[in-house]
Amino acid sequence: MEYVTAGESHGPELTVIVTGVPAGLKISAESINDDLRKRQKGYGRSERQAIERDRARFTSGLRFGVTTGAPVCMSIDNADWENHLEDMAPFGSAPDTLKRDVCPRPGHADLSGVLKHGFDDCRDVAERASARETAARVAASGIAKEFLAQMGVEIFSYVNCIGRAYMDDDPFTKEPVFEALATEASEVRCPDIDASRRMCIQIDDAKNDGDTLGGTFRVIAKGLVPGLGGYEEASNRLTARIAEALFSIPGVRGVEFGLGFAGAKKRGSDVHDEIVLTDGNFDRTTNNAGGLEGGMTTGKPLVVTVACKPVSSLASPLNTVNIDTLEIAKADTPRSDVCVVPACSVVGEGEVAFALANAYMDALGKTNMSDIKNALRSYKQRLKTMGR
Ligand code: EPS
Repeated sequence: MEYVTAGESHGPELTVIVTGVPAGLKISAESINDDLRKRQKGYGRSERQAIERDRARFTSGLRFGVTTGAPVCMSIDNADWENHLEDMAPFGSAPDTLKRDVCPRPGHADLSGVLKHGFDDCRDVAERASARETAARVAASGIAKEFLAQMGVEIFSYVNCIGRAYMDDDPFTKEPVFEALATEASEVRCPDIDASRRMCIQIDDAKNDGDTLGGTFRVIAKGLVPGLGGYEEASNRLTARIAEALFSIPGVRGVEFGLGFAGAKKRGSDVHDEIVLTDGNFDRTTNNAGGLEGGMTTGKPLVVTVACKPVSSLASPLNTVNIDTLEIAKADTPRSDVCVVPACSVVGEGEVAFALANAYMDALGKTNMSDIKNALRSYKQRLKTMGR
């Protein structure tokens, strides 16, 4: 299953086409729209989110709410397009009033994109590099999430750090539980009320200083069968596939599996998860590996932690060089989010879901849900016999 998105941040719409979707998968427009709403939320978001009401419009690949095996196409309107009819017109010439963005923002794609294509307006880069595009990805990954639910997999995400405020969680020695109500009730998608409050204070402080904040979030998937992914070929390694998917999200700067970098400072005997047999099932005493060994799932929960850099549009801008005058200048200051980590966690959850759905399809088949489910049943049956 693959997706391709199209659309500019202030163009008429975002479009996404998902190919390789098995036939017979029931899709709920409500859950996709619910995820789109979650992506728009978060303390410290800009006024843009008050303009948009992201909803997916399905134009192909479904009949009576069930996939047909044909590409699924969805589009999401950009309500803000109304305010950019002239400066984002696909045809005609630039209006006399057009103000080019000539002071690239440090940290954004602006300068490298301008150098790459020889543009004289950073806007030609920023319109597509903008994280607005991630709305289309969230819609696409809704299909992967429906697929995973059929495989008995539960996937969720939460924010565990914003700036210097963090939550003290331990998904490695304790079974992670999705505290859905607390996570969704939190303004920053953090299930710990006290940590949530401290995160919001960090955001207020950064905003008062005209600054921005990054942070980390975790994506957890439970109910995975062991052996998804592979060690036989480099390209099969699920660790690499998940990391690639997560690093494709704008602003992502780090991905850790299980203990991640902390594990590098420990001894092997303190890191590796001992194997036990419980009621005829292979199990582990801990989950420091975060559910992946040898590029394959172990059957324990997948635990991935993702680091996001602070947003690069600063209200109190950094120094840059004006690409017209070549003089030192202050960077462009479009309206900006102070923090997008909660939104990014929804996008990251979707990207992981996409990678996991593909791993299931590689193992069990890709054509239709009934055949895939039969293959899952027989795989699980075979696994059962191996511990007895
Ligand atoms: C975003 C919409 C954008 C930004 C943000 C993400 O809206 P606008 O550019 O109109 O203010 O708020 O973009 C970025 C974080 C970025 O780096 O470009 C959205 O819908 O998520």
